[in-house]
Parts: sequence; C-alpha cells; structure tokens
Amino acid sequence: MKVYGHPGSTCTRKVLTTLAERNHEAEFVLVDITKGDQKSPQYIQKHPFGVVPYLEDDGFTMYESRAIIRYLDAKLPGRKLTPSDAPSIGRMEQWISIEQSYFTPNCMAIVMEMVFKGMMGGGQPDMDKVNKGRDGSARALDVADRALATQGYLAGDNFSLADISWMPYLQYLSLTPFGTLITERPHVKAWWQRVSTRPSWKKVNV
Ligand SMILES: N[C@@H](CCC(=O)N[C@@H](CS)C(=O)NCC(=O)O)C(=O)O
Repeated sequence: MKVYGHPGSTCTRKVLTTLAERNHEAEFVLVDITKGDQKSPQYIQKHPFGVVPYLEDDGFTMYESRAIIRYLDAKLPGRKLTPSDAPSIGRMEQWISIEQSYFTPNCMAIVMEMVFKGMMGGGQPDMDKVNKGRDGSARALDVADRALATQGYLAGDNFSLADISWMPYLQYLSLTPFGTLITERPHVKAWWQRVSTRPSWKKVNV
C-alpha cells in the first residue's frame, strides 16, 4: 500500500492517523505541495484534481481523504473506527459532514490567513476573512461543545473516523491566536486534550 501525500497536509494527516490507529504500515510517497509537485503531469495522471492524498493498494487506486479513511477502515482487519449500530454510524457521518460543510471552510480561512500566508511570503492576513472564519468556526464548535457535554467522542462513546476528520484542522487552529476557540469551550477543550494525546496523532503530527 502506498500513500502519496505531504506530512503537513491536513487531508494526508487524516489518512496517516487512520493507518496509525489501525496499526497498518504503508509506504509514504512525498508529493511536495510546497513545490507544486501535485500539479505535475505525472501526478495529475493519478489524481485528476492535482491535490493530495492519493492511495494505491494492490492495484486499487483512489483519492479524497474522507473516502480513503472509510475505505481503509472497511478493508483493514482489527478493531474498527466505524461504529457497528445504525444510529452511531449516522452520528459519525453527521459529524464528518459538519466538519466538511461548516467547520473546515471557516477554520481553514483563519489558518490560510494566519499560518500559511505568512509561510508563503504572502503578506499581512486579510482580517475580514479571518473574522468571518472565526464566526463560522465558533458556531460549529458551539454545536460540538453541546454534543461533547454528554459523550466522550463525536460519534458517541468511542473514538471514530469523525474525530479523525476534525483533528488536523483543530491542530492548525491551535497554532493561531484563535486557538482560544478550542480552549474557551470546556467540552471541546477536554475532547481535544483526549484525542490529541493519542499515540496515533503524536506519530502523525510531527
Ligand atoms: N477534498 C480533497 C482535498 C485535498 C486537498 O485540498 N489537499 C490539499 C492539502 S490538504 C492540497 O493538495 N493542496 C495543494 C493544492 O491545492 O494545490 C481531499 O479530501 O482529499
């Protein structure tokens, strides 16, 4: 099995965290997105949208991080990161969808302006974008805080793919002054402490 990606990429980190949780080793193929390798003709032949990650598994290939983590969890033997009862599966999928639809676009607006823009020499952050991202992130995190008041993880009592789908974005958010969006919500704060100290996350978040 080969994972094509970049260690700093949020979407690659979801895949690597899933592999680490499932104790499965895959060969890592670096696609250096800081140098534009993801737009090379050779890579576009694999991934027609020119982004990471991309998976090769014994002749089967696929892309899209949230689809890849579901595939890996279904395929690999051992304890699953997907619950087995229908309501919990529904809950897990709901939280992955909330992440993709309402949280990540807002969180990444902050991270792009406050972390990546500076790293790429792009100048001062656009505070209109940051403030809009802050408000949108706060709304999603308020909803998460209410859910996490009565359960340990997003899908219920067990760590699942839903938690993995949120973690890479929260990690980058925690590096900005808007990390307070996490720490000022007691249940999100406690959950983040729980999930970010897992060995899988420590292995991936280097
Ligand atoms: N929906 C895709 C998004 C992939 C994506 O945007 N990857 C980013 C890194 S996290 C990337 O390759 N960025 C480089 C670029 O946009 O050229 C997924 O979930 O895999």
